[in-house]
Amino acid sequence: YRWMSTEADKARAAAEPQPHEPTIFDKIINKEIPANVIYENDKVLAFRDISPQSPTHVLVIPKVRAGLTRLIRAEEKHKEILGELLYTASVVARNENLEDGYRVVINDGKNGCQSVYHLHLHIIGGRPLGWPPV
Ligand code: IU
Repeated sequence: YRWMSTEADKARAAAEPQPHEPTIFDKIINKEIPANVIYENDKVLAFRDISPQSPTHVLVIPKVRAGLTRLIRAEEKHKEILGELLYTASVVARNENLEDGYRVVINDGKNGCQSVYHLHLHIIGGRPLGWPPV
């Protein structure tokens, strides 16, 4: 139905919030809303996406966002957490048996179809993926 807006349309229409505005992911971190958590340490949380785009679809987020809404907003002080996030992607890929391949995605901003302004990595796998991502 051409009048129905897609998730991508909604993401593109959303305004970028202020750096410290809470998002739905803060509620997941604070256990105010449930999530299927598969990995956690003091710095990061990994949980299954509520709307999976593949057999494995995991989100990895920093527990302390420190104003990091988008990758393009990263500062020197975020270098350590950026490393933690990518390393966690590697741990998750191993735990999820993604040896055959997978993809790590950051949707950044309006044109990148970002809908939640708390930096997160998508780990997508469990099936052959196409290229390019549209
Ligand atoms: P995006 O890159 O900002 O578009 O990704 C946000 C993701 O968060 C998207 O894949 C949603 O399905 C997912 N998600 C979720 O897992 N749980 C939620 O409560 C909400 C979104 I809201």
